[in-house]
Amino acid sequence: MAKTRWGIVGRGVATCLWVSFACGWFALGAEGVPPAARREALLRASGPGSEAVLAAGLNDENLVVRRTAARLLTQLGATAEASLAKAFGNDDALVRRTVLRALCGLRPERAVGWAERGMADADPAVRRVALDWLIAQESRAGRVLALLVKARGDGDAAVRAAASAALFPFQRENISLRDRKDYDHDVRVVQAIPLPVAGWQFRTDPVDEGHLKGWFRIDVGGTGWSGVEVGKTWEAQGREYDGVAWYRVSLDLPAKPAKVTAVDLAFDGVDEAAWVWLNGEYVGSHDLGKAGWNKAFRLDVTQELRWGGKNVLAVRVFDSASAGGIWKPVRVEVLE
Ligand SMILES: [Ca+2]
Repeated sequence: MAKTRWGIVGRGVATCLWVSFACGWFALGAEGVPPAARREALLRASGPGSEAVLAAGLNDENLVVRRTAARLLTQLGATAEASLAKAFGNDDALVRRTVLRALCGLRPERAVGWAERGMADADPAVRRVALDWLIAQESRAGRVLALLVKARGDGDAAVRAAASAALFPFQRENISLRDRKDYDHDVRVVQAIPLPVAGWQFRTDPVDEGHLKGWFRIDVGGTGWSGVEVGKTWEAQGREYDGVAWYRVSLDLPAKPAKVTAVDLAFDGVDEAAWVWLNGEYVGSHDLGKAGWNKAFRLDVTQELRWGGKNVLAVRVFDSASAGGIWKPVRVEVLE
């Protein structure tokens, strides 16, 4: 590129000239023109009719120029869809990230397809853009849900964690009254009601979808459930399995005792982590990783428990290795 021509144009002329000029040098190669000037030319050329220039800028040897071209291309919106789609094949992950974000927002009917391509990208930052779009969708049926589920097994820890958190929206800090530091009265267990050992329903959940399918709800039908006992591991009952599994039990409780300050659900041991729902409501969890397998825990269920009627308890258990399950007794404990 001749310096004289650069100098003339550099003094500032109409955008159309910038476009033709920029077109010329991107076609000829950027030799002799410094990156800052190339970037400036793109900025001046941007706007209607600049798609070809910006598309050419995506191949600039300088990453700042490339990324500027990508950003300006996204500002052209749907008219630049073809160039944006092509730009998603760019070697620069940041360019792919920028155009993917735009493509997902361009046409609703094609967005999930772009998210799917984004989740297949080699760069985790690109996958994160696709994941953010998936997470933001109000309806998580079909392909959106399938992609989110798949993302939980992503090669990148941050992507995995974000997908898991999006698919497991149950959060509750649950502290038994007797463990609360702000409660300065004496608290004691005045009654313990053991939960039955037998009569529980059990179902493995190898793809970790039970909570998405509402297996914690009061009325859960369907096949796939079988009888199990608590107080011993599932291996001890002929089930060689590691992973997520669900327990459900229905229990009738007597009328409300005269004096009740609070009620706990006390587990003596779940190998190794547990998430608990009572009467369809999420109550809390016990998740210390592998170390939690033999640690007793208790969850306050004062609000969720129904005295004088039927209760449905659902426990999602995760066991990473060897023996697993609700291997010790469970009780309702009345506190006063
Ligand atoms: Ca275990």
